[in-house]
Amino acid sequence: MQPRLPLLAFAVLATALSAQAQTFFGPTPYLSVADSPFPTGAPLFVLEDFEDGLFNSPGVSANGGVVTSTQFSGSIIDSVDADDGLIDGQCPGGDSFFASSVGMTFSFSSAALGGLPQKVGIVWTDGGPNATVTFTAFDGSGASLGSVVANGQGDNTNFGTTVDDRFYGVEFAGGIGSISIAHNVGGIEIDHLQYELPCGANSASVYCTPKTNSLGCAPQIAWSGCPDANSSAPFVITCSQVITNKAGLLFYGYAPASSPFQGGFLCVQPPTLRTPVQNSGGTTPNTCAGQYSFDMNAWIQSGADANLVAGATAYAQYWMRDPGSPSTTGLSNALSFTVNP
Ligand SMILES: [Ca+2]
Ligand SMILES: [Ca+2]
Ligand SMILES: [Ca+2]
Ligand SMILES: [Ca+2]
Repeated sequence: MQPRLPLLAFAVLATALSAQAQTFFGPTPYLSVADSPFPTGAPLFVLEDFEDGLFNSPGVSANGGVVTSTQFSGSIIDSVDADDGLIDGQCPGGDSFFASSVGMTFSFSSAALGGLPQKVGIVWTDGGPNATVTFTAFDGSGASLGSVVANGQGDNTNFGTTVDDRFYGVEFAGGIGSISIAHNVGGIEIDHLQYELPCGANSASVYCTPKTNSLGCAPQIAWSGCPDANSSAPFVITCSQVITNKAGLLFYGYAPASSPFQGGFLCVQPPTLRTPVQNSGGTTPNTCAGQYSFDMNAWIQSGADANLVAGATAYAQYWMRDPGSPSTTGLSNALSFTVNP
């Protein structure tokens, strides 16, 4: 039998890596979204530029502050330069977010987003003269991931100039619970709050029908993580309710099916591709305590399948040995997923 130790070792390693993986960005000049270090055009990326007069991006809230146009108007508003359609050193027609206190915190809702973002950025656009700006990020438990401190910020005017606008950001594979941006003088104005949505519940979905095995169990497919062509975090497709110590494998293709097959259903339309054979393990023979597990992100990123790239939607199902079945084989239900860039 193949013990599942290699997978366990990988899981521990991934945890250790993510605990050290935060990267901070900034302060860097920022006149338009093109100045962000993040993939702001990606389908799961959210940019709140306040140009609709509302702070209404999903799953995030502030501990204070207002959309600037609700209290001020005209050239005193300090939006990101390009938001009025012209990069010209000012943005009289734009909008931003303002707090009269010296700092503000933006918190992300794991419940609303189906997880926490791994990339978050914000642009400081105005404050008092010669400000010291502190940007801090926190994980989902509220523990600090560290800070960036910048001295001598600001250009000594509150009239919408953009030469002093600066981006601050953080990337953390373990998920970012909140960020704070603060300074030591005057009210604080920010713009272009940006973050990448986690995959959440929409990243994959289960479909089709498992074949009840010779012990009366229905092998169940499930997943954790996010299908992603670049993320270092795993996207694990599992199958439980499997007979112990039996060979099995995950196979997949690019269209769904629901055709009678080996006494159950074939849920993937041929042609299909096979991943390596696994053993279901387990300590008690002839029970349904076995399970399979496969890191599909490692497979995607290995380049094993030239078609399984960002944007591709795949359909996957487990097949396994079941000597007590007339066909001597078993089948799980199936999982569809789309690979994120
Ligand atoms: Ca704006
Ligand atoms: Ca908005
Ligand atoms: Ca402008
Ligand atoms: Ca400014």
